[in-house]
Amino acid sequence: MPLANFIGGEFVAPKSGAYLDDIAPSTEEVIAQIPDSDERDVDDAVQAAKLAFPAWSRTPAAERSKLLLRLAGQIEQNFDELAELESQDSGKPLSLARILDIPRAVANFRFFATAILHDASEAHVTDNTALNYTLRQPLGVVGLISPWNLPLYLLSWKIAPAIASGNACVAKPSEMTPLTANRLAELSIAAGIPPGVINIVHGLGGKAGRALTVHDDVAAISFTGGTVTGAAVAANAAPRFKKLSLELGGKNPTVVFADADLDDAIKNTTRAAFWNQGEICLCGSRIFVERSIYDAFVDGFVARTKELRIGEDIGALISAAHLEKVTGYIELAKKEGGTIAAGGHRLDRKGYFVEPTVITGLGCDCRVLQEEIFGPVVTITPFDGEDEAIAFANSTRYGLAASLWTRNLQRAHRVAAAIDSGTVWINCWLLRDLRVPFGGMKESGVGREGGFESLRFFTEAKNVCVKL
Ligand code: TXE
Repeated sequence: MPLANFIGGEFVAPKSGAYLDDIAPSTEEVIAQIPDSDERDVDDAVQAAKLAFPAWSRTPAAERSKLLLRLAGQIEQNFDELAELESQDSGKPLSLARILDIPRAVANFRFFATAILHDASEAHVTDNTALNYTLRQPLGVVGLISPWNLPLYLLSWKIAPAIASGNACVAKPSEMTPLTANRLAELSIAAGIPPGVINIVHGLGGKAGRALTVHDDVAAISFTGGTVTGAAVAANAAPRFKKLSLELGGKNPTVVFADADLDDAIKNTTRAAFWNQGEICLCGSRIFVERSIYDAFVDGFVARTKELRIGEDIGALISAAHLEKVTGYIELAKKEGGTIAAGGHRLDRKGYFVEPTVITGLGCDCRVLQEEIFGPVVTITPFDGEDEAIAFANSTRYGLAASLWTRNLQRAHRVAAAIDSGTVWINCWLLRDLRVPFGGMKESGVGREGGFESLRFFTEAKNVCVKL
């Protein structure tokens, strides 16, 4: 069955009549066909959103909140099916979709449904002569572009705050993982979200995605994806003065000091390296270990890596092209003088499976330590002293997340402050609180989302000044 676009509450075929194959990464089979939408479909979706916006933006927050909570409930009621779809479509282990992706989609809708009931805006009194107060008004139609690694998780991370704050949206999920987005559209009808508030257009980034970024009636673009694509999105959206939020790639450092709890560090840094087969922008792909514990750490890390079960702990990579890219970096690591301490091969079976791979012996200047691989490939490098650890951590163009492992509290805070990244985890990884600002520095992005930061992004601040 071919999927359809979701526009104005209806499922509609793409104008071109053309479709794209959706391939399951773990079987390499075509499991669905998705609309190959173009600017005409995007324009229809934008017009539907424009039509829905006035009534939706005037709907009281309590009512919007109730509808979002109903959508969260719908996701929960269809939990098993959504987890299956996500796993099949993205290649990730089913167990991971069950503990990470689908619960988080529920949480995103609940979080923003209730956040709008607790939001407040500022007032500034000017020397008893004037009262200024800030109105935060929805933007209108917003464009939401999401990637394939955490499909429903990241789509809902954008849709929930966008519509909670009164906007109507046009979402363009990744062409590689359309299934849960399609199901979300159906569930939004069941939840009673009015037609046109959520519109979903499937298709290629360079066509449907681009059309959204250049559309004159789209006031803002929230994008999560690769840094190169992010630059294209910014280049298209900036001359049209759209608000922009860019969540891009990472090459995140994990820094393990000699005083860390070694067992705990090994257990958690392995997870940070290989969760979702390394296809999370937050994965810790560059590990730096203080020299005095380097050998013990590498031995423990390699042993734990070898215990990971393919299919259960490590899923398939998203596509044949991505598999080529990831294995290409493993070959590059060898050329750059690295040693493969674990893994290193594609599995000899159907599906885009690559062994979790540990590389040692490479310095920070190597391409393997500079470029985002986005797969189950990690490097481990020794360091001497805190200053070197900070220099190594900061030695890339990226600045998304870092994790530090130490029992020395002063050092933990000192190093956290010195690392250029939007998030620093101390003795943990991916411990998320949806209220905190989330985003990247340097080439990892522009802007912050999360909590009230998301609500601010999806609203325009207007100052009203009253003479007293
Ligand atoms: O993602 P893209 P790709 C990184 C990772 C990966 C690389 C490329 O390193 O190897 O990016 O991945 C849409 N205008 N991350 O190519 O292209 C596209 O259809 C508008 C990091 O798969 O960034 C999809 O919906 N939209 C990452 C979305 O952008 C465009 C997650 C993301 O796709 C577009 C994924 C265009 N010109 C990959 N071109 C993270 N930070 O989590 C594409 N798109």
